Amino acid sequence: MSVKPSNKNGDRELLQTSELPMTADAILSDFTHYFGRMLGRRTIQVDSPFLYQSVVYAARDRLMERWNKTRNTVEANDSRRVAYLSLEFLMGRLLRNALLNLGMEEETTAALDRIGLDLEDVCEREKDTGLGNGGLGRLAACFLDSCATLSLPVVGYGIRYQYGMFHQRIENGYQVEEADSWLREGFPWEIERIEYAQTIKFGGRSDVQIDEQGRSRHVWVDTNDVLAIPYDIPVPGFENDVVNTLRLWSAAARDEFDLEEFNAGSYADSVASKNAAENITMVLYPNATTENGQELRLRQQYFLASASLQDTIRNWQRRHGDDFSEFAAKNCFQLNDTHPAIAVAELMRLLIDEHGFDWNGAWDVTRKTMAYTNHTLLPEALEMWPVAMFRRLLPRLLDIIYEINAHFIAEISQRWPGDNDKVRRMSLIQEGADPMIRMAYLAIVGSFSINGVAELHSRLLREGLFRDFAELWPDRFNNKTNGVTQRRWLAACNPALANLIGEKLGDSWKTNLEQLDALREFADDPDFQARWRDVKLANKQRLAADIENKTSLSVSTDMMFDVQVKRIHEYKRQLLNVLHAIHLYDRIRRGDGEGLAPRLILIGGKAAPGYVMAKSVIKCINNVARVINSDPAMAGRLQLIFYADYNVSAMEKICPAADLSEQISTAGKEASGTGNMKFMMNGAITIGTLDGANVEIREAVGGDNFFLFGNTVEDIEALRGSYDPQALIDGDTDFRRVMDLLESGHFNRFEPGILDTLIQSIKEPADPWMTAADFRSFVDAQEVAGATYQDETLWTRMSILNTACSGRFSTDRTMRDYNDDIWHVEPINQETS
Ligand code: 9L2
Repeated sequence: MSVKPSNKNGDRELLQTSELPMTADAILSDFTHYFGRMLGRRTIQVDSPFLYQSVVYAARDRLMERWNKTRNTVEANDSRRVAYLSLEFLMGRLLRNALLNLGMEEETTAALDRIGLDLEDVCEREKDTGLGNGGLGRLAACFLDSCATLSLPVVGYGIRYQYGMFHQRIENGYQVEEADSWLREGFPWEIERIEYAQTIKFGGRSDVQIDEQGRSRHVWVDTNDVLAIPYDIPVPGFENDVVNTLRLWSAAARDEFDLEEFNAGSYADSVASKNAAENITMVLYPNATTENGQELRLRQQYFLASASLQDTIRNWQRRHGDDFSEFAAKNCFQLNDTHPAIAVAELMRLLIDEHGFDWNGAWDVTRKTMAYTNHTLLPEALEMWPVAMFRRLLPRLLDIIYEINAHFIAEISQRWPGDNDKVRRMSLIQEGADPMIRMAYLAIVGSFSINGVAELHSRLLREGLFRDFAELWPDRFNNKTNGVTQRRWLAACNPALANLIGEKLGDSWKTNLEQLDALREFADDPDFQARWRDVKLANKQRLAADIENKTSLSVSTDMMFDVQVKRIHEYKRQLLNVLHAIHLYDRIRRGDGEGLAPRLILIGGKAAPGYVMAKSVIKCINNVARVINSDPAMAGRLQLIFYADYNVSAMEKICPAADLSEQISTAGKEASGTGNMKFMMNGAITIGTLDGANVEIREAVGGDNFFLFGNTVEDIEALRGSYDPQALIDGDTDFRRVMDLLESGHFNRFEPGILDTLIQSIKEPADPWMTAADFRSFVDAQEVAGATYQDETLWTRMSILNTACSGRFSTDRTMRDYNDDIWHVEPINQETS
């Protein structure tokens, strides 16, 4: 151990002696130390959380050295860096990934083996870090993995919710929500950094004061302040010794409690402000793409934006004092949707009110550092906040937004003189009885880059939702197609397939996924095909065991595993999937099921607690499932199962086992999808519409290896107005029979009426999701899929080709694209420091 001499701030650094060995001996010795000495435990019970925690500490020690090195290198080089601001990071489990990236999986397995423990069991003990709703939050997590692997200096900023995404139970077919108390047994990955706590202001009023130089200054006074305390989680790159940081903020009261109130006898009042403060980061909003407008959500958004920007500025001043001349050149803030868009106004406030900038100087910095990613076209998901709420909660920020808007409207009026309609359309404020702030417009006006998440989505943004802005600033609009990290979504979750691929191609695909292209050569090799099928079968057995364990239904691996897992939403059309299940049921019942491929239709996903239609869909799936699964005529031919509590670690078991991937949203509604990529990578074949990244998946793998169906965006557009679902039902015997079964109460014998609203939605001419419009082509495509499945050789070929062509869908590629076009940061070079 030694101490490094002081830097210019007078800090001295405690240096570690040498790197910890990666041997089984050393790992076991550290494990024993943590289990016995630090946690004070003696008995080894397979189910104990302390075994898992001790393994984490042993791994974390090894991360810590690398973590410091990365931090020091970035600091020493004063590198340009990115802050990824996101209200959600859906990290899942961290242990397996950390061991894989550190290259210590084998030695850890050996160490645990010596005391009779299986690493697999220990990993299964880890609770998911479920700080996100779905695709948007998981994307942020995959981005962090890829940035660390590419050695890009990117820090994730998020919120340390005490309760993450709720757990789902099914009771009598209905969803029941349970709190996710993921921190209850402690979270051994995080490091609290109380020394970097920040103060966040709320309420009060905005005032103007005259300073000593006689200049007028804005001040925000009489505020209720809350502390933001950061907790850091290490984000290791793959075998490159880089460890980046995910910094999550937790809210705390500035004054623990009011002793005066307490002494006066009022316990409740004495802790009221503590509770109010801590409420901010208590729970994740469980709404993916549906809307809220709740004050607490705005508090969360401002809390994250302000804490993260202040942290960046603190860090800047430590290195540069009050010289901000290079700040814009060295910092970039990527906004994950509009959730943190208030950062545009907050950066203006900090620079002007607290760091002496004038308006133009601050605007210049803001417009050079902010970049915005849009993740949805659904109007109900476009965030708008009531001006009145802003005035009450963030009065100084409202001033700033009004001023940004005044400057912006002046710019439009100059470009299009007299076009008042355009001004009204583009204004950051939607006028009316209850004026609203359009957060997407604030993000666009304040950013130098605006991107969508798939080619089609980005085009629809430019041509539709943001057309006026794209006309004004065409160069700011761009596309960055999503991806997933192949370290988690192939290497870690499907080791058998990873090994088989490794035998043929080596391991370079783990950091260069395009290498998988070379698998195409083996697509028709009978030997390779047989082994490919063996792997799929083993994965199906693993999932079947998991399902049997959860549902006590037995599952045959002879069946085609036809899978749809994702949040329940009308636009994703789980209902269409159910209609197909009923159609198959009807055919088999009628004796028209000869030659059909045996199928397990697996559907999983959570409904937002307040989303009534989504909850009915879950009930409907479960009711139909009960009828199908209890009919002896269906045995071995058709099964429908609802997979409860779908989450990241469930997907790690599901995607390696899937044969068919359901990506059946109404065209134009799914911005990208990322589950579609995980399935493809693991050799599932997609049945899908031309929506989101499905379009690019189909392009990559070729139309022959994709089951396409459904109306296109243009078809859907053209249909509106003349759409007549009743005519479609009446003109199609199969459809008619399915609807008759539903309407006759066949699936809700003792629960009259409960499916009426759902059934009505299908028949509704104004149905925005146009489920009936795609019924026929969906059933036809499913028929082709089923027949193809029975041609083992053809199916296996298609499966191999899907994996082989999934190279584009790595977040390594996505992150390179962001860096080449938006961020422009240099990779961290740890060797030279
Ligand atoms: O870009 C990541 C994903 C896309 O793949 C999905 O198509 O983002 C999802 C898209 N539906 C998304 N968009 C908006 C949100 N999620 C979201 C999440 C939480 C709250 C509000 C909106």
